[in-house]
Amino acid sequence: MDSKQHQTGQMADILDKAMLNSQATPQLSLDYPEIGLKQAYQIQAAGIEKRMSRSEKLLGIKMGFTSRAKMLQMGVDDLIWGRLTSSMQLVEGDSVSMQRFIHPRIEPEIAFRLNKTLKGKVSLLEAMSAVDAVAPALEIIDSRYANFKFSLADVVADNSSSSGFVLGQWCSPKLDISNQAMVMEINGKPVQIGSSSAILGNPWRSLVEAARLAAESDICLEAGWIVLAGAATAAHPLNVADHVCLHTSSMGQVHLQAGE
Ligand code: OOG
Ligand code: MG
Repeated sequence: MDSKQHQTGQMADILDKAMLNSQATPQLSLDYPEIGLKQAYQIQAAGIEKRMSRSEKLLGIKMGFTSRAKMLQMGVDDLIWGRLTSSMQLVEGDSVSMQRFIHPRIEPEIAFRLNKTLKGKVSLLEAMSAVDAVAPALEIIDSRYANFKFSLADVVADNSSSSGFVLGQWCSPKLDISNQAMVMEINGKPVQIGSSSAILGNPWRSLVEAARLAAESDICLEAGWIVLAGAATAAHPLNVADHVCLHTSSMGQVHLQAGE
């Protein structure tokens, strides 16, 4: 193992421990400004391998910074992606313990379910024909970095802040998802109001980008996988006892209950 691989493993360890202990860690880029995007994705992959060695399963990927609102909120303006694993999938209706998180935030998203493989440069039509269902979704992001602050390489290494997600009812992919209202309420009060069109102009484009970006790491999007398109609005802090509901125009709703 060369020294860079060794360093990659060590950094994955730091982030994994931060997650397991629900304890924020300093940004990697402060001590290692030389980490580039390529190494950041390798750190992410090494972290996911650790999780899989603890019997988690890979369920798909999530896209990040696909809307202006998110880019502005976090001061980052490149698309990123992360991996979704089985321990991140939350069941609608269950109360989700906040103890496993550091400083969680919640975002309104759209999920795709693939029934065909997608790899590399695909057209919008190819992407659409690889999906057998779409659903409204909520993502919990929880940066492992202190104060939720990071560089692009930091956040990529940290699995793009992904920490949890819950899916609503699967709907037909024939439904027009290009301009769905996305109203996220916490305890009955709207906290974020937007449209799915904020996701790259049309959430289907996020799937095209997901296939392209994953291919840069030699990964294809596999049949059966879930792809989260990225938040349509800025994220909102999630606190103990919050009840979150995302209402859409015609895709239905999805709920999440935050517990102790
Ligand atoms: C990075 C993850 C961004 C999204 O939907 O845009 C993301 C972060 O904001 O911490 O999940
Ligand atoms: Mg997100």
